[in-house]
Amino acid sequence: AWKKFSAKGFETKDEFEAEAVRHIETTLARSLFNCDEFAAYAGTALAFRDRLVIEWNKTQQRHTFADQKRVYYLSLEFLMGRALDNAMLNVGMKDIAKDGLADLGFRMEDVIAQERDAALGNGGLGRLAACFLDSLATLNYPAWGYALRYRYGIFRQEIVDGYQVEVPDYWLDFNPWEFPRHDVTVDVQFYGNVRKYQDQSGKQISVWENGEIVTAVAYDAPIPGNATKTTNNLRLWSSKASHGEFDFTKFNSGEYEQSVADQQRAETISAVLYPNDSLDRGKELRLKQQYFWCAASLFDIVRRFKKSKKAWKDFPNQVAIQLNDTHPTLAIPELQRILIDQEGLEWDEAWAIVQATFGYTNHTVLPEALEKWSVPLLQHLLPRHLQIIYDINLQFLQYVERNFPKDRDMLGRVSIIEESQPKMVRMAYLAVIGSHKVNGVAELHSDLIKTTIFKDFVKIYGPDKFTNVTNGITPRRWLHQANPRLSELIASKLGGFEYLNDLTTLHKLEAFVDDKEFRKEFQEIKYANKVRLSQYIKEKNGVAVNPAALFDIQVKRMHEYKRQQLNIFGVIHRYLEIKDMTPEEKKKVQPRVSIFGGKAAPGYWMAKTVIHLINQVGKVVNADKDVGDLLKVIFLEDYNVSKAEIIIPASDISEHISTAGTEASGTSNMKFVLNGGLIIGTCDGANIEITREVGEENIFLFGNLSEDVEDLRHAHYYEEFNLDPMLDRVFTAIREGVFGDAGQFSALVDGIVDHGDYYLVSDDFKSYVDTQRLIDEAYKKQDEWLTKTITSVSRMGFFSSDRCIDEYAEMIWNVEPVKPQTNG
Ligand code: 26W
Repeated sequence: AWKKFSAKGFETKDEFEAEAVRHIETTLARSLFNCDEFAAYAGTALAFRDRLVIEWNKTQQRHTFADQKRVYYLSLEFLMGRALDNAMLNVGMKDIAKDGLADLGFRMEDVIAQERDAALGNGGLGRLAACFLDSLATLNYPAWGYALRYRYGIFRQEIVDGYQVEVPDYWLDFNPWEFPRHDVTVDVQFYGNVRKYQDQSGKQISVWENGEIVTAVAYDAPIPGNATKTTNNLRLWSSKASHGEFDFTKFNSGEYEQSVADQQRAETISAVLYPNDSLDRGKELRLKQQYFWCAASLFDIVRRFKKSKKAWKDFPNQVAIQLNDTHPTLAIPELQRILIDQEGLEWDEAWAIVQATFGYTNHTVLPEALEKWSVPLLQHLLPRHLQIIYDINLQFLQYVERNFPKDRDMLGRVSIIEESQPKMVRMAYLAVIGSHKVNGVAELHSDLIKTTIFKDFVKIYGPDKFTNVTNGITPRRWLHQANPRLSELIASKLGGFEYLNDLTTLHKLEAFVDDKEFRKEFQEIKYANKVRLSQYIKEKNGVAVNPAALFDIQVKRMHEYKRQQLNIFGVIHRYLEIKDMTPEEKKKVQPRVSIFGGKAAPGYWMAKTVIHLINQVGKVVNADKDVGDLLKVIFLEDYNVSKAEIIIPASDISEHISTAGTEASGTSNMKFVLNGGLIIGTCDGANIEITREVGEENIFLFGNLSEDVEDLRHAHYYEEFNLDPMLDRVFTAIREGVFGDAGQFSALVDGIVDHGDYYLVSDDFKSYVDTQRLIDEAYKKQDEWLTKTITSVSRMGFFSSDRCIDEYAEMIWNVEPVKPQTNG
């Protein structure tokens, strides 16, 4: 079932070797005498790539021929990680390659590790998009992803003297997975002016002219499905100077430097991924990226549609476009512009098509993350789009006025234009108005958006426009690839690997929860994964940790709302307790390794301070002879997808402890439980649905609920503040300089004590510490713990991104799979 090909290519280890060696010697022009691990990787990747592209081409032909509705997933971020292991899984014949590589003197693991992550994303939103591509292909949906081909992905994080240092991630030196399409280009216009006139029939015509042109060049990457021949496409746009921009007259007249500078300016558009994952900074270059990408993608989609010679009213029957957050919202006025200015449709006819085409997914309610663009900037960069946005707004407000004549404030509240100085365009409102469905990413989050940021829109459009699609993860990468031994153990009980493509069947595993042999193996696998992570920690951090200790892991972007500070304050509290203990008392302590990882946005000073504190605490605690193995504190540098694949399978407990109501969903929470770890978490995001699935007895929930957050914040300002004595003690230690220069951390402490504790760390601290105590006790009862973990794994079937994609397909896109004839 796993073998995708019966036609040409390699079938045996010798054939594989021949193919890999041919690529090393010819494609790379390298001699076998200096074949290192990197060359072995390149040869292997190219050998598998050859087989991928055949099915890729066939799939595209099949989808064109089938003439069904396609899905276009517009996301500024795709956090793909490495591709080789996934390609081998989906092509099949990894074992053959493994034997072949062994012949050549290489270990498969080392070869896989040569590949650089494709890190074209920040965090959850980008990784979700990557999981969605995997599920779309696996479920045979005709779907394309569209994004930018950043020359630099998310920065590499180095920790120097306990501080984060950002290093550029130039990842394109060798990328066998992309195919430049120099013949697929789109000219994108910026700036300029709008000329209006009336044609003979008296119709208003708008012409956007005198702009600057930048050319978008397509780079395609194959996205293979699992256990199917379907291989979809991810199209990344790269910017380059158009022939007009790279001015040959300048070039010839000796203004060589100027012409090169123009060229570089064009290339800057797709140069770098913005490393902010929650703060909208309103930079012009970011807006240029967004429009460049939207315009190129829509031109491409419209070009493909026009080849079918169908009527425009059929457009929404052929095309579904999903907006991954508001970043691609300009696609809405762009499609309207194409339809009315270029294709000559009437406004209403065009607008009906636009609304029927788009769906919008919201990923955050944090006010500072909601995108707004200033009217003057839009006027300057995209004058025609601004006019169209104003027209959309006018029509919308007239509709609201007709339907809610009594609610006078409503118009100001829901207007796309915020009447500030300068005026701002609220992108989320534009996205809601221009789409037929709006969804949140977990139940609580989807409820919250309906009662907070989009409350008025629920009144205006009715509740049915708003829906929930709880996030999911691909079990192929996050179980089978990251944890092959566990995947195999499960397959041995469930009768094969088919469960990876129907994760709901995992529930059958629960029948083995009392099976002695199974339990032993399950436990051994967790231990082996912890040994592997311990070795990694030893190698990278130079700290020896005991793999038998409780591994407590929090890995995610550094952000105040995610509350890594709550975690490290809890660690400090634990440290101070241990310091007070007699040797007898120490014997009863459950040893623990507290592991952190995550990047801070380069300009996010508070998040960087937390990283520094964690490293300082680690320095002190890990060297303290009084503590020994009872507590170790580790910060893992440069958390990314490929490191997550090592870290996640090694957890006993993972932390998902955001202030209630702030984490839209979280997706690593799902990955940790699927890999046999338990959660300490707040009642937030998908934690709530994970609890429903695995049972309350199998998760450690703590803290205040989202409905109480407002009152608690209010109380910090208007009532007397009593700091929890345990947290007070932690702050005292920090102030006394136990972890280095106290001045470094004063803002962190003051934010809680003097400035309203916006994220309610003090309100949840006691509940957090108490729950960590329960965890210590629970972990000592290894047998019960094991039962909890096995039970939880078997109840995680709901969280496959396959379920999630089927829900989008049915509720939002109205698309059907296109099945390849055979899956021999
Ligand atoms: C404008 C700057 C900016 C950039 C990125 C604002 C917001 C974002 C993203 C929406 C941040 C993000 O990654 N959100 C995460 O999306 C995941 C997938 O739905 C959720 O699981 C996380 O809870 C959410 O924080």
